[in-house]
Amino acid sequence: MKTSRVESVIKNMQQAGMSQLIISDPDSLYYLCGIGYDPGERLLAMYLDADGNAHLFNNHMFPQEPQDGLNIHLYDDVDDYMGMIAGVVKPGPIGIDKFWRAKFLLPLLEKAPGLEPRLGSAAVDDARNLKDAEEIELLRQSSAMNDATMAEVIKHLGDGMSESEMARFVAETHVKNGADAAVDQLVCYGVGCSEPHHECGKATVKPGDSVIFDIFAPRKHYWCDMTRTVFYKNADDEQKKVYEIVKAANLAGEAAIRPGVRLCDIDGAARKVIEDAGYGKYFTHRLGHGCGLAIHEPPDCSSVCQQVVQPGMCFSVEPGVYIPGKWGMRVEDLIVVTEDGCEVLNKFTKDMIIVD
Ligand SMILES: [Mn+2]
Repeated sequence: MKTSRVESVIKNMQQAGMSQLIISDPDSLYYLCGIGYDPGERLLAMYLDADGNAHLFNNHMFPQEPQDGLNIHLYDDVDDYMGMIAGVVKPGPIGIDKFWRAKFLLPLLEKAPGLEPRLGSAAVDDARNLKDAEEIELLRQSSAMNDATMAEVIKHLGDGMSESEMARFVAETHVKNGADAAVDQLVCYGVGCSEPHHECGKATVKPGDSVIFDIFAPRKHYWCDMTRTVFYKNADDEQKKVYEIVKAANLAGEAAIRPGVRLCDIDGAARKVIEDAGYGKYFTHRLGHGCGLAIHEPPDCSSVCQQVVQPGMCFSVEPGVYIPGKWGMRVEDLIVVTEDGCEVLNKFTKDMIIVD
């Protein structure tokens, strides 16, 4: 068990008046006790109470090292494993992980009728939101891998690869550079860039295309996420102008980050640059999202999030402009909030690149 992390979760539980909690999100279990797999359809859950008693319920098929402070309950497929959990929980309110399946929760409520389930994820999510030194170092290494991958793949623009083929090449390059797994990537050429969540297809790159590389992968469980927009052979005046606007918005967002500032004001600082330039209606999504053991996790860096930034938060800063039917651009870094500002994890240049 990662003692300091468990203590943070318990502190959050106490503040919320929650005496017991079921945690099932595989990333949260990895965070707390280093169990690094997803059990698929099978039950894998931790019970934690505010006194620090921890029980893990796990199918015996999955390897499980004993851990200090963790009572491990192994079950077979034919065992009454919900009965095992019912024997541990106490009547009254209980926090339930947002990802725990109804097929587990509903039978537990039948077996332990005195339980009063509440959404309980915040106790763990709020702890995960503030990365510790070990996590920040892993996030740095993951983003360094992403920088190296970006440098390699951009050189191959114009080799004849379609969007899908280039996306696969990015994933393979990530694995070569140390990623845990090959992950579907987002590569867009030309008009495909005008859709923020474009599906990679058979298009090949043409002179004058904007090209978006939105690339990401987990390394030692910690994700990176970076976007660069480059141009193939040439860029017209409007593309050049808008690229500088998007880049300036990214820099303004990053410059606004420091402890005590609200996330909505960081979104606002970046958005203002694009709005003042007359392209506000084409910036159609929030500025960023948290990143860590999951690629998208709290916090939400959007115009409606009043949450205040704290040291240790990691999130993306990714303004974009998308002109329907024409092209689009996005510049994205991951940052970690420091005591007096932020550390930008991505070092790959944001200067305009025209690939010959
Ligand atoms: Mn992102």
